[in-house]
Amino acid sequence: MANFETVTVKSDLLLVGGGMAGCGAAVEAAHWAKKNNLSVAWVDKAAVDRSGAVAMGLSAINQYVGLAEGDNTISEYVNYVRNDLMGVTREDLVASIARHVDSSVHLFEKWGLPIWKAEGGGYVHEGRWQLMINGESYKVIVAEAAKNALGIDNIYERVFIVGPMMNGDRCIGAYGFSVREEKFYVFLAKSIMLALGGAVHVFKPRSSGEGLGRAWYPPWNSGSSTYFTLQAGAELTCQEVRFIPVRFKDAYGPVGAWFLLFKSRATNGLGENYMITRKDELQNWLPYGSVKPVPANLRNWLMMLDVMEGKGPIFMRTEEAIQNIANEYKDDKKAYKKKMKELESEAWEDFLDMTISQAILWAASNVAPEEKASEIAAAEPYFIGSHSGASGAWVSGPADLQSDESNSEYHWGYTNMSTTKGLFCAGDASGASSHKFSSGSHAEGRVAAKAAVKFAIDNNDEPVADDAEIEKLKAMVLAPLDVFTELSGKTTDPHINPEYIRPKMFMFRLQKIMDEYAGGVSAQFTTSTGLLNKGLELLGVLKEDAEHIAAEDLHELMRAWENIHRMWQAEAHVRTILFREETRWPGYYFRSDMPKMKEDWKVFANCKYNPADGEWEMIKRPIYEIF
Ligand code: SFD
Ligand code: AMP
Repeated sequence: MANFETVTVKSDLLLVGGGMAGCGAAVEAAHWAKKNNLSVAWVDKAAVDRSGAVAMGLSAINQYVGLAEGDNTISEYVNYVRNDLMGVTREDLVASIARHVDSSVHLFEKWGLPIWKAEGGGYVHEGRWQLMINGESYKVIVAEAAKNALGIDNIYERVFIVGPMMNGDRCIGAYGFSVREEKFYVFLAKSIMLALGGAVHVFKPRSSGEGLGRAWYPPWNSGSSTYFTLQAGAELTCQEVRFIPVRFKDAYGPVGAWFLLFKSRATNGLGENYMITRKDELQNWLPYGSVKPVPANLRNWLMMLDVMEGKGPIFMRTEEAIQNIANEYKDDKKAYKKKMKELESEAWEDFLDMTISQAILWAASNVAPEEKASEIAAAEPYFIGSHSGASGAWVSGPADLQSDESNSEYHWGYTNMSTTKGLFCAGDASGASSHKFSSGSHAEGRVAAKAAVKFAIDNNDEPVADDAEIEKLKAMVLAPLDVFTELSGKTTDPHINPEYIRPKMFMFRLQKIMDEYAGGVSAQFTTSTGLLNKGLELLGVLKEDAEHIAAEDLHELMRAWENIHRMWQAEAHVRTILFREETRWPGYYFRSDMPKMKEDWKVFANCKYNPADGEWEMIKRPIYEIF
């Protein structure tokens, strides 16, 4: 067996994940821990300066409510999210984030993030809820504040977390391994705040060949939040609510700035605007078909109908949008020229701030956005609780945001605690509270960490781990290395060996299953009971083969576990789509045998895995309108 040192780290509070939610948690935890004389440990598989979804930067902050400015109210934000998710949202959680998010944004600005300012003062809005930023160093700035608050000695970078340490029904820590040194890690704590992001590459991406692996959301978000919470026996919600973003084709540049700031249209190959020509289709999805803005999945759906009828390509009309804005200056030649230059540089910066490859693709394919339209397309599905999807753990909401009805269902103790004692979740890891984005994830991390500190104070018994259990987990985690050492000599090429499967091939198999059976790109996002059942059968075979994954080195060991995590995300997804007997989010997925939305399915579809007997439980939970 691989002979790794076992390192045990004990603290009062453990923060797992150093993305946006993790950074928010670190700042808040540092404050409350100091006050209460508690210790905090923080772990991430990467270096938090450039880890997670914001690693490359962002060009907008997508959630800013503007409470102090009197721009909007919390209930207006809740209303927006409820409508965008076709009625399926936890209003208490959305409100909990909405009331704190502005203060996270103000902190970002204080720490040095440049937010665009309007000439007359105030922030420049991309849309009603979105602010424009110069965000190429967004993550570095936010991480620096978190690191300073917590102190470098309490931070464990480049440690991949595999799963939870449990003591009965209470989560008491996490286990994993260093991706640089031969060390197996056991973290033990009184409470745990989990924020390991969403899941990418569960489905086959559109990108292939020379662009293989390119995705909108980061490939290193690999379903670890889902695996961790499932193995901790926590209830998950909205595992069917995947997100399909429409993005600039092939390099996945975001569209928000074009639609909202530049007020661009998208048109099909015939020059038609599907939002107008397909307007009647919205009547089939009432009441959400009539709200403004049209929900993201319905916007997708109208576009997909054009694509399915062969009316592509779909173009973002960048040249038209830029011209329309510049035309306002056409009577003054100098001002017009200046405006054109400004618009051009804003267009490039939008991508250079967060999706650099899109700018590279523009350069490589001779695109000048002021002259030529660019193709957009629906991307492959992602699991992301923080954007316009909703998957994540089912967590307790704050006591003061409950109605009489919701109190018994949505509130069971500490805010943001999952149904597993001592395990808190935020960001992509917590579900049914969509549209939190980077800023809301940070704010939710703060809320969750504050509650987790309180839990550690109220439940301050020392976490004790069983040595035999640690040895068992260590053997399981390192097994892929043993498989490789033992069996790679059996063939002349270690990549071709009937005794094992390497992580990359494992991932390809998973992606093919999900693409063809669970409604990926090549199936036009359509699936059915028959397809899902067959997919589940094939996932079962894949799960058997997961015991034969081989890893040549530490890096590949990480890849092995990332793909096992993805596989569990896939299973939760397929089971939950099967459970929900309707189509509620056309444009995200279409259930061909149940093509309509049904009133009796206006509920949350939750699931839970029981690690003791390997059984899944599917649960319906009611939706309460609180605002
Ligand atoms: O334009 C392990 N996002 C946007 N948010 C905005 O506010 N504005 C935008 O402009 C946004 N857009 C956007 C966005 C993301 C991306 C990639 C693009 C464009 C191209 C979304 C936000 O980024 C997102 O909502 C938050 O970052 C979510 O925060 P969080 O904390 O839930 O996830 P994370 O930041 O990815 O961090 C996860 C961390 O976990 C680590 N990790 N560590 C140890 N062991 C494991 N097994 C681990 N697995 C993961 C990661 O390293 C990371 O640190 S736009 O498209 O709308
Ligand atoms: P995106 O770049 O698609 O991630 O979008 C950024 C933000 O703009 C998110 O808050 C989206 O919900 C919003 N958004 C994008 N496109 C539209 C649109 N056509 N109408 C309304 N909101 C949009």
